[in-house]
Amino acid sequence: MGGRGKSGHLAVEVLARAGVRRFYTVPGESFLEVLDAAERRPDTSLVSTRHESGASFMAEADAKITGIPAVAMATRGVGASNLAIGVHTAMQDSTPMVVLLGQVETDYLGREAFQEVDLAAFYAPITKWATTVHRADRLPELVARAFRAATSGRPGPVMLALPADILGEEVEDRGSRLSEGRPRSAPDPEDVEDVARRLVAARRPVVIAGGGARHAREALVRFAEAYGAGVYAGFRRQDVFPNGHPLYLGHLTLAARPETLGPLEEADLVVVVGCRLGEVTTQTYSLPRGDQDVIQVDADPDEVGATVPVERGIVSDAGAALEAFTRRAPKAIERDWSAAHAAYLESSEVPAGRSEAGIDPAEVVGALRKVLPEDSILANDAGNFSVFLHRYWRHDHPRTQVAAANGAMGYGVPGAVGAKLAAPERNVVALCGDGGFLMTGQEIETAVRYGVGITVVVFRNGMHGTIAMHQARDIGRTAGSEIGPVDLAGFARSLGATGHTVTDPGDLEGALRDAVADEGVSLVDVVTDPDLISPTARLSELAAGG
Ligand SMILES: Cc1ncc(C[n+]2csc(CCOP(=O)(O)OP(=O)(O)O)c2C)c(N)n1
Repeated sequence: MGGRGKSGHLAVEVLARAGVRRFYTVPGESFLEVLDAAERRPDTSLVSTRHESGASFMAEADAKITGIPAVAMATRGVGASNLAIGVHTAMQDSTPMVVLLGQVETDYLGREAFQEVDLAAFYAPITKWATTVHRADRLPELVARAFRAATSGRPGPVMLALPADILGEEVEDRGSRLSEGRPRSAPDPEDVEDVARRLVAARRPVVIAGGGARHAREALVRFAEAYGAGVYAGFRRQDVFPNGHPLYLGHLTLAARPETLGPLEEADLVVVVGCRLGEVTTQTYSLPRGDQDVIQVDADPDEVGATVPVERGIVSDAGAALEAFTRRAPKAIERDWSAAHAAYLESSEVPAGRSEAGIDPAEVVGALRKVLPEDSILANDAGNFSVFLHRYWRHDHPRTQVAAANGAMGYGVPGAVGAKLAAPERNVVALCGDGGFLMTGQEIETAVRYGVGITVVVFRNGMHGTIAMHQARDIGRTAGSEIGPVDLAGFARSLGATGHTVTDPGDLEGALRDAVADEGVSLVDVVTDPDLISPTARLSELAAGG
């Protein structure tokens, strides 16, 4: 702590001291000192991406794996606009992120100067805190505060706008010790007593676990076993609990199967842990129902009871609460969830290919299950192909799912790059539809340039499948959902990766095996049957009113 230097350098130093390792950006002339320091320091890396959306998605995915914020940076109004999608992802996914935006010089603020926009106002709804730093000598202190805000309570993104002229000013670091030490909240003994009593008395208690429980996965397993409670994973939080565990009940995803929802509907007690009960997880705010007893544990008091009335709300770190509840359990309570777990296992069994005309997306996931190590990280984009992935891939290892709960297209490739930089020892695969891939697939160039060896699998059905499905079902015809027949393997090769196109199901496993074995960046473009729009529906039948 302490020291003197250019404020832009000190900002990076404060973050590095707090544990930040990677700064993702498209460079701009408004934050030169920050770029310089992030690249120059031995303990931080500057990752320069092709598009700011790639930078923010990478930073988001990186922090999903490490739990430590990464920095996403961009220049003034133009860069901030492109960066925003990944910041919104961090907001909805409760992922810590520090956003640094270059801003026009303090002398010109408020004149609609070149590329100027009121960045604090622009970013306010998609961050926990957004402000403009007006004085160089306050920058270290405000960076420390930003880091703390991003990582405390319900984590999320924070944004500091940095007028270009303050970054080169020599200042004293006087306030950055604010970043040291983080309070960990815990339940009070009365709450623990009450929760234990309710869990013992309940007939069919279930747990809904969200991203806030990811760091407490083992404590969650012990808690569920102690009380014989079944466990659901919140939307795109499938790695929060081992899917092969006999107490696992399934994934609260888009259009979850009725069989999956049965135990939740019948539960007389629902324990919600580190989950904000968003629209998808709650099946459009229908579950848990108002007449079900709900206990909600969350690090943030504002989340407790926000979307569902709760019997008991507990403001606590998930791990601290789960450990306290488990210590208070009288003896291991056995409740039989075998039928529900068997139904989950059966539903995630990959079926025989349904297509005579091409490749069934389910077969792609089946082949990946054969060729990938179980602890591989899967980074997925948005689109109907992901329904197959979520259904047929089993997450039995911690931190194996990197998926945007805000459903942002374009997340897959940059998500995989950020995850691989955070966990270089793991296999990392990006899974995309052709629509999502064509939004950010150029980040393959970033991966190649930095030697980040990821595998990219594209489910190419020649359309925005999700939208075509909604249109066929609701309107009876499609509009604007076509995608041209792009040579994606050739595109990947032009960016320095290897690329391979698969049209025959018999070639799938071999092509994926080769791609995964490739130490560099490799892409497998799988031409899928566009009619197989979901694991249970055909597009032609939906359009015909089926
Ligand atoms: C950034 C963004 N724009 C638009 C959408 C709306 N949207 C959701 S899924 C989808 C289509 C995805 O198409 P593709 O990536 O080809 O996957 P598919 O559904 O065909 O499997 C669209 C346009 C979105 N979720 N995100």
